[in-house]
Amino acid sequence: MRTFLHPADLGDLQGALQEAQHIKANRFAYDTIGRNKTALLIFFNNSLRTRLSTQKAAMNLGMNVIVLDVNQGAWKLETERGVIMDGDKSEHLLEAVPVMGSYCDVIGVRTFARFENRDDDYSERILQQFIQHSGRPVFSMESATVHPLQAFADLITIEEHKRTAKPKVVLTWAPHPKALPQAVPNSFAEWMVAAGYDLTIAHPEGYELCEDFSRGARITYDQDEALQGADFVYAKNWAAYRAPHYGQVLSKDLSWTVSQEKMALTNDAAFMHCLPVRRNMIVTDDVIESPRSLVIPEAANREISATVVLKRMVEALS
Ligand code: AN0
Ligand code: CP
Repeated sequence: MRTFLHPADLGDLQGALQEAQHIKANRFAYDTIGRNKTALLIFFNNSLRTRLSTQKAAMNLGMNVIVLDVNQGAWKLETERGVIMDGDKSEHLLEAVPVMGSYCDVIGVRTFARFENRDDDYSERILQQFIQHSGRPVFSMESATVHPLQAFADLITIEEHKRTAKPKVVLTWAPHPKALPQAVPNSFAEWMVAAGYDLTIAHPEGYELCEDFSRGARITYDQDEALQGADFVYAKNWAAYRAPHYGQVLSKDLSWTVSQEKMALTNDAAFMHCLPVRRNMIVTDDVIESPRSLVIPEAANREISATVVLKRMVEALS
């Protein structure tokens, strides 16, 4: 595997899920395949789970790990080609990326949507520079449009907790004070459809996701109607995708907060969120603390999804 952005990069999804189950039961079964191989993890943005779980996954495989927070201690990077670099940016990404590639065997990159230009974000301009110029396999640790390690962990979690072969999964928008990327809901929708689940996406008008990701899901503006009979409720905030409001917060309507009253509409659904979560904006204290909340096992499965992905990348190194 040379890149990891989409479920198709894993090939047969059922096979990948079986491998995840096997790795979860035998976490150190492959603790020598990464010997003398180095994973470089590049963070342009903050992280708790991705940072820790991906390092742990690399260590499970016997790899060496280097972590770089680009904005804390490295030179400030220019990302536009053709600019006269007379400002505060000391180095260009076009030199930095191949240099980074020279110290490692695989590279993970966290680079959130900037919300300056939708085409730049949706062409994954920064991640593509790593893919094209690092000379190494590259995996997204949440890039502008996708968060595949999260969605794979979410899928593993649903497989572990589902009570029917084809559960009803609801992805619901929920309020948040700041503009957040669409990467998590994009990938969640993409992976749920790829897994063949019955997916409904609920959001206020104006929050339609890019159809490349939401295709195959049922979409509604009525959260209460969406929640009827749900087996899994996945809450997430995102900013608007559609022009001319790309990257904007159009609503902070607290009637979309996932509360006990909302969960009572479901089929005793499990509650999920990728974390970090703002309590009593996205979800009430009682719902996130309830026995039906899967947020902690879901985060724990990030180690498993990352171990499967790194294992496949290491196996493909010549
Ligand atoms: C990020 C987001 O919504 O994409 C990361 C989630 C994994 N969340 C925040 O920035 C709060
Ligand atoms: N869910 C997730 O990716 O969390 P972090 O932003 O803390 O890595």
